[in-house]
Amino acid sequence: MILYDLVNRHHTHFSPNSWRVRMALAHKGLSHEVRDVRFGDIPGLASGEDKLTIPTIEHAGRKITDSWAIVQYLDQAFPDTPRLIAAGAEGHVLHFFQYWVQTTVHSGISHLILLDVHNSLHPSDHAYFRSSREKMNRKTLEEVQAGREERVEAFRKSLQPLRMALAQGPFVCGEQPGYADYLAFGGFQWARLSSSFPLLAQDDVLHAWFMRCLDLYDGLGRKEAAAS
Ligand SMILES: N[C@@H](CCC(=O)N[C@@H](CS)C(=O)NCC(=O)O)C(=O)O
Repeated sequence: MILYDLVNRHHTHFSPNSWRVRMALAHKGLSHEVRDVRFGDIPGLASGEDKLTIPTIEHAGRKITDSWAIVQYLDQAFPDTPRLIAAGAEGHVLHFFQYWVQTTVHSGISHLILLDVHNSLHPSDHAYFRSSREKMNRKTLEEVQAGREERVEAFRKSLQPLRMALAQGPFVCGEQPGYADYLAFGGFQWARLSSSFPLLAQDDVLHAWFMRCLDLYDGLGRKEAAAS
């Protein structure tokens, strides 16, 4: 199994969507080899018409892209490992949670650290990242990140559903971590690896949960050095 993953100028694997898959692979105990790519390498990974994004895995001669499709594939291809996405309504609700992570967590984080993410990338990725992200945001990266000290409190408030979930147990999924934890973890790990901006207050229950997630699987998440 090969995992194609993005690296920045410090050779750190920072992609939020890849961290979902990295944690899923660890949860299932599946070994894999990591192939490092930069944004500029992504178009070259595709053979044929299909556009690939990161994460992409290669297994049994097939490339599978999109974190949700990858985890569904892992559940099917390795039925003896713990399942992460249930069939039926439970799986649909988990997918809804992914949409919430994408729209509230990832988008909120990107409005606070996007220029830092750019600055942490390899210089060969700077022009592409700046032009694609400025087009998406209709603002310069500097404008996206401006005034973050005043805006961070609103972001922290938007995370209230996560705090409420964590009132039920140490993980979003209860006593043990599950895919909902990995979905949310990916966003905060992206921020930890790309920016030194303090996203969460030290006394926030989310901070304690994030530390617990970093400890999982022999400190897998912690092995990647935080941005300084
Ligand atoms: N829905 C996809 C999103 C993947 C995605 O957008 N990945 C980013 C990196 S984190 C990417 O490959 N971007 C390519 C680009 O911006 O050109 C997933 O969950 O895997």
